[in-house]
Formats: sequence, structure tokens, C-alpha cells
Amino acid sequence: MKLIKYPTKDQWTELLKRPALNTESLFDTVRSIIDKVRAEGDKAVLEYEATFDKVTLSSLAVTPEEIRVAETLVSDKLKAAISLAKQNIETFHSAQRFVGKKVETMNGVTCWQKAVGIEKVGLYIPGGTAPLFSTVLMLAVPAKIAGCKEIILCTPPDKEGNIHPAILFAAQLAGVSKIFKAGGVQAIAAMAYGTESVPKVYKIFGPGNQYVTAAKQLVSLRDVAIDMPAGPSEVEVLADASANPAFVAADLLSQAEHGVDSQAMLITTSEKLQTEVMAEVERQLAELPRREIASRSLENSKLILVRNIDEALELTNAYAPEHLIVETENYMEVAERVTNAGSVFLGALTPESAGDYASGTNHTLPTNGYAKAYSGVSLDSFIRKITFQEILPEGIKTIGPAIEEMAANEHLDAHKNAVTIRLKAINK
Ligand code: HSO
Ligand code: ZN
Repeated sequence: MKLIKYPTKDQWTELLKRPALNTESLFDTVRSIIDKVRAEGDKAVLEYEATFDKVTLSSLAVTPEEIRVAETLVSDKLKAAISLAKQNIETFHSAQRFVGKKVETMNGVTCWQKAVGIEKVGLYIPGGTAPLFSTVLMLAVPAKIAGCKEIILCTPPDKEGNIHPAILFAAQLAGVSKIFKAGGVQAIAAMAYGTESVPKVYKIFGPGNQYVTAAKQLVSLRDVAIDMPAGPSEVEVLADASANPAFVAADLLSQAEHGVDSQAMLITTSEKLQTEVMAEVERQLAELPRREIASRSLENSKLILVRNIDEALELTNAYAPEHLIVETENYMEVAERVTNAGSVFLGALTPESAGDYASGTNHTLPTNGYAKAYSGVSLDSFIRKITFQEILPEGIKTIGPAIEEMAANEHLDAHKNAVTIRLKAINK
């Protein structure tokens, strides 16, 4: 971790840089995998599963029997925890339901919007060292509430061809329609173009490594929508002298353990806290099973001391963190002034882990500064709002002449005629 004291403004850009990702070189590899899956379907996916996931599969689809067995392997305690989380995610996302009201913009001219779920969505759950069954809930629960008809899930199996039972349990609980054993680029390509067994979807969601991210970007250029550009996970803690150094250290480490390229930052107005957090991180790190990963990620981490809360906020809004934890005395006032962040956690008793798992908010969030322009996944991510309008005789009479005038001046006479012909008909 780097200790930085009172940086000047011209140092900010360098300070706030995310660990560099070299994506250029992998696009060619990713493109060739996508093309092969597109051309050869299941056969190519099965081959890539053998190459990359080191597993020999006879088919991609998870069977009902496998789901039944998985359910027996998840403890009652974990089932109860997953069910509690699911309930809160459902409650929070249900409250986001959009009800379009009919608006009469002029007498006889009525316009409205209606939310319609995206019919087919694909959820990607990465493999790797942590079985992210929480992400299954974060994506499948809102998809279900939105009314998506087909919810496909792809996740890589282990070398024996099995998927982590908690992933299967969560998927079943949340109402996923079909689960496939496929990971990486081949899974993204299968969902983007469809294969004999994997249905083609209209939008792909979910986190992944650099290859998965590159694949999502490539398929989204033409063929399918994606949730958002994703990068390594990050957290910033904004704290003053009132913060508990052990809590702050625990929050930084909970981010750092995600992966070697994760980023954890502290921006503080207290020099004492800065020193104490540094020592606390070392102490807690030594106890962590994932300390290898966390300590490598901490190499990218910075503990930054600034002069006052105003400066802390300015730096925070410039960084636009995916997760922001505010541990200051007057955290509500500070929160009011946050303009760029994915998800904000307020007060000493609100760790990021709460939002990662069970409070109800979504944990699929914009990273890499995208919080300046993007929201995290929400119910909106799974719907489209279709606009409708209805014009009655008094309406076309009122707005018709304005449309004719505008169309004529854009030199689009057919547009003008579409109105003129109607005005004539109703004036007969
Ligand atoms: N912090 C991650 C989500 C997660 N954490 C899943 C634990 N499991 C990205 O927001
Ligand atoms: Zn997390």
C-alpha cells in the first residue's frame, strides 16, 4: 500500500489511475474463438471447454437431476442465507417497477411509455477461485421481476464437469430457465449467436475476466446488448478521524481479496487514521486465507491524506469509485455531495459486503470510472420502455400545421403529406 500525503492537484490523474489493462493483444484470440463458436456451435464450445476448463463434457445443458442433487449438497444454513438475500433483492428491485402514466401533451394527443421485459437474457457467472452464487441472485432476481421469458445462465464447470451446488441452488431459486456448462469467451459467443443447445439471447449480463469482457465488447458491437463495460472491482473508503481503523482495513481487504487487479483506496482527512489503517491492514491480512491474492492487489492500493472533507469529496468524485464507503461523523451531509459513484455505503456499520450479498441493492456496478456515466444493474437493465401515442381529430388539427411546417423546412415532403392527407380527410 502506498501512503500519500497532501497530493497536489497535478498529481491527481496519476493517483487515480486504475491498474493498466492490456486488452489490445487479446482481441485477436477472442475474435477467433467467437468465430469458431458461431460457425460450429456446440462442437466448438465442447472443444474449448476441454482446452480451457480441462473438462470432457458430453453435453452442455445441466439436467434436472443435477439440480436436484445440488440441492441436497447445500447446507440448510446456507440455503436460509441465500433465501434471505433473495428476498431483500426482490423487495428492493420490485420497488423499481416502472408505471408509465398517460400524458396528454395537447388536447387529443396522448403519449405514454410501457415497460416490457427483454424476452431473452443471458447471465454469465465466472468460475475461478470464488463460486459467485451471489451474482446469480443479483442478475436472475431482477430478470424475473422484469418479466424476462427466457433466462439463460452459463458458468464453467470444474474438471469433473460439475457446477458448484450453491450456484445451481441459487439459479433454481431465482427462476433461471436453463443452465449450461460453459465458461469464458465460448460461453459469451454461445449466448450471443446461439448453438444447438444454447439459445441466442438479446442481452448478456455478468462479470468476467479480461477475455470475457473483451468477448462481451466484441459481440456487442453488432449482435447483442451487454449490461455495461466491466473491469476489475474497486472500493474507496472516505473517512475522517471518527472512523474505526479496523473497520476501514476490513473493508479495504474485502475488496483486495477479489483479485490481484482489484483496487482499494482510502481517502482521509486524518493522518492518525491513515497510519492506523496501514497497521490494521497488515494485521488482518496475515489471518486471511486469500492473503496471497489480497497482498498482490494491495500493491495497487493507496492511502491518501487530504486537507479537508471538501478536497476528499472532490478527489472522490474525480475517481468515481464502483463502491464508496463513507465513514465520517456527518456521513449524510457528505453523501449528499457525492456525484460520481456506483454504490454508496453510509456509516460505520455499513460494509460493502452488505451490498455484495444481502441488503437488497445490486452488486453489478460500473468500474473503471464508468460511474461518471453509467448506473449499476437494476430492474431497468432488464426492460425496455416502449412509447405509445394516440392522436384524435382535435389533436391532429392542433399539432398538424406545426408538423407540416417543420417537415417542409427539413425538405421532407412525404412527412408533410402524411399529415396533410389526414387533415383533408377530417375536414371534408
Ligand atoms: N464486490 C463484488 C461482488 C461480490 N462480492 C460477490 C462478493 N461476492 C463486485 O461488486
Ligand atoms: Zn465483493
